[in-house]
Amino acid sequence: MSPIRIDFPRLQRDIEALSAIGRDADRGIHRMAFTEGDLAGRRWFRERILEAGLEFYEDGAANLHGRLDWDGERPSVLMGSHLDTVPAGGPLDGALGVLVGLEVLRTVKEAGVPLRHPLEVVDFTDEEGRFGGLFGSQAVAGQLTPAMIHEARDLEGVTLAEAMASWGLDANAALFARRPKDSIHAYLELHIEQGPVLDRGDFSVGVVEAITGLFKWDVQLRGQTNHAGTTPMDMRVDSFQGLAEFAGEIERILEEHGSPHSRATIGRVELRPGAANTVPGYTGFSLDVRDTDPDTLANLADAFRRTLSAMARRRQLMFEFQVLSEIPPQRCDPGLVQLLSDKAQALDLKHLRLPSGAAHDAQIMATITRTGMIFVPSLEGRSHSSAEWTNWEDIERGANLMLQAVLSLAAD
Ligand code: HGY
Ligand code: MN
Ligand code: MN
Ligand code: MN
Repeated sequence: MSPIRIDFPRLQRDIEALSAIGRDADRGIHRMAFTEGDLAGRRWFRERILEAGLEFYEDGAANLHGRLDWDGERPSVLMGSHLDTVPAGGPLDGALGVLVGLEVLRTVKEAGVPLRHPLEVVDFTDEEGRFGGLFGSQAVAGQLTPAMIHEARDLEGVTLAEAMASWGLDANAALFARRPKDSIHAYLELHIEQGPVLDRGDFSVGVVEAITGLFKWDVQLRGQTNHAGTTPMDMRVDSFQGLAEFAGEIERILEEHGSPHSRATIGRVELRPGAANTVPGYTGFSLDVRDTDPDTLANLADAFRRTLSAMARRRQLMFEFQVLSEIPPQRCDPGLVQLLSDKAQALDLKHLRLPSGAAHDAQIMATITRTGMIFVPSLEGRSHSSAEWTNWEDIERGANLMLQAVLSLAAD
């Protein structure tokens, strides 16, 4: 066990400085991919890399890397996460993992530790899904298709290619950002749990064993726009009533086809024309469904599709849906789970092995290299909100656990 420790006050300053970037009057943080906030956060991160005397590298998917002892020959130990946020997001989701990675590189550099493997930290582009999600890590893993670049649109109808072009970037270059598998020795991601398990159990850190899979749909129901006063209830083709009936079925579907790890969320609804005195002819909504088992996920997709279709037929509604994202569940590398657990033990940290209910770049990186994740507790399990926070002591513990694991892997 190395006696080296991170420079915690420096990490604290970074967390405080970054969380001011993109913060809005609503106290939430707005750094959605390729918005002003995201670009400001990227600029700030690039300055920290250069200030630390690390090598800066940006790939075709606009993933930003800091590198230590990089020679393009030896496979590197890569730490990563994402600086982009959901709208009105919190200060730690993604950002903490990137800043801890940066702090580990600075600490190792200052300690002059001889490395058999170079170290890298990466900020992955559009993890949160302004354009679908996990874009940067999918580029590195060679999973991107031209459709994901030229067809995926945000809520305003802007494509990823257009958003990147507005910042002088050619999205097609992302198709060539694939990393050779043998260029990475291992990938580690530190992330907030975004759930209540560690906080409730008073654990300092979590070691992730499996990461949930998901599918995300954009669904449109089309009925008949009509007058709210003159149209009798039995003569309506009310698209919102279709959504209301469908939403009422979610618990039954999870009960019949899901598992204790299943989750289903309707996070966004749009009614048109959106007037109080008009029966909505159009209802658009998002459906986000998750489970850690691939077969369960497939069964849930089937059940949701059948329920939607039966409801639409009964109500004479037209329905369409587009798959915005489909990410398989992944297990973390057992060897890295053991390494992280052993190091947590050696640091005398109260730790727990657990699954992740959130999706992460780590599950994409697991398709090309050994992958492990460290969780730190989320107070009251809150995330994707300005209430998102983790006690400073647990941030320091998680960061030192990352440092110990990286020192071990870099000496392999
Ligand atoms: O949606 C997720 O699970 C992640 O926060 N992007
Ligand atoms: Mn995240
Ligand atoms: Mn998130
Ligand atoms: Mn992540």
